[in-house]
Amino acid sequence: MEIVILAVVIAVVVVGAIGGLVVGSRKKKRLPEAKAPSVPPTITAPPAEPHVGDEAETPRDEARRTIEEVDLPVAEPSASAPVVTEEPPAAPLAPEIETPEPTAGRLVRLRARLSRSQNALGKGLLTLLSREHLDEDTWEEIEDTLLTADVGVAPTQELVERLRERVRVLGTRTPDELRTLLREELLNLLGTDFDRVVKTESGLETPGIVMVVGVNGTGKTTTTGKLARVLVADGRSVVLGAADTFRAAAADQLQTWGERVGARTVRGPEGGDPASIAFDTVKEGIAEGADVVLIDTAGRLHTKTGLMDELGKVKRVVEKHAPLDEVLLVLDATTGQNGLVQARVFAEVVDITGIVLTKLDGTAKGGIVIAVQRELGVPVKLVGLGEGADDLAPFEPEAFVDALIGD
Ligand SMILES: Nc1nc2c(ncn2[C@@H]2O[C@H](COP(=O)(O)OP(=O)(O)OP(=O)(O)O)[C@@H](O)[C@H]2O)c(=O)[nH]1
Ligand SMILES: [Mg+2]
Repeated sequence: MEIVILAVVIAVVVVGAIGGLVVGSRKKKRLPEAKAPSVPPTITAPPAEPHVGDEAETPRDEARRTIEEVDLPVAEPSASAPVVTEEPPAAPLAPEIETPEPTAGRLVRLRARLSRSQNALGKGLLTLLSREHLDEDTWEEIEDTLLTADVGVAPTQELVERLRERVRVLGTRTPDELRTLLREELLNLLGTDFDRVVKTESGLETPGIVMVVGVNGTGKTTTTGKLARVLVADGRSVVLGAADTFRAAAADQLQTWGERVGARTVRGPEGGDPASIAFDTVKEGIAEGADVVLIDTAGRLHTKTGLMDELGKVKRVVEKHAPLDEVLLVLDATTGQNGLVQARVFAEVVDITGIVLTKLDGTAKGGIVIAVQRELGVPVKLVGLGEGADDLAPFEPEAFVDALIGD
């Protein structure tokens, strides 16, 4: 009988302990109380132990939650509070600012592209000059090679004249001597004493002002964008002016270039007055103390007098603020001699101060460099050697000639 009583007491204690554990799991501080003694003492009235009847209370909290889970609702916003989505603010909206490549030595770096298309000229000339007998036919071939490469008639005749004279004086000639001779004469034609620096400093309180002009599709906007990158890389602040109001896409294109390097673009309504956009750009550039203002203009055929007059007006309106420091004419090297006609007309209307020859990566007609400088008396300052953002290089005659004829 005593054994039965003891068994009942043990059963009560064990059940009570389980009940205590369940309650204790809700409120940890009660856990120690749930410890069941291994050997029950004489139990007459267990003070803190749950009684059998207590079992009924246990299922009240059927969802058995941990203390951490219980804490959660406290942190939750009240039902009336607005739901806040917890996305990181603005991170995807801020455009990534790129760091353009340095400009120093770019032409050398891009040289492979130049020689890929150009050395037909240089290598061709060297091969012809190396012939044992430089007869009239050979000289004519040399002339043809130069003309095919768009060097132009007058510069070609001049070059051939000088080469004939020097080869005659030289007598026997080694390949090295010929290379040196050709290098010197090509450099002579390109001119080594032009100032080819793109002028972006006004020397006044106002920003340097550069305007980019040319016929359709030559690469004006691309060049403006690439130039902005170069300037920003040099630590200058740039404001872009989208004075091409023919298409909204033109302003978008320029703005995209600007955003990549953190330069702001001033733009107006599609079909608006380009002169007033240009005016506003300079005004804003001055107001915010920018270092350089770059104005991209719409492509226009040199034969359309109305459009050429408009370009003249853009320039005059800008000059109400300050003189232009640089007017860059962008010519597509692949259009060859037609570029010269364009250059002449543009120069009359807006006083070109520098030439940008684009797409030199896609033509063997690099001789246009020589021809166009001759035509305008204005130096080629930049060359475009691809569609990439950093494929714009300062024009360096030595590096150019070396690329033509190889080292
Ligand atoms: N391969 C090559 N492509 C170039 C070069 N410069 C520009 N382009 C490409 O020529 C095309 C026309 O360039 P844009 O800069 O839009 O020419 P744009 O003069 O502003 O054209 P419009 O504003 O329509 O007159 C684009 O596809 C350019 O990527 C270059 O140096 N090499
Ligand atoms: Mg454009």
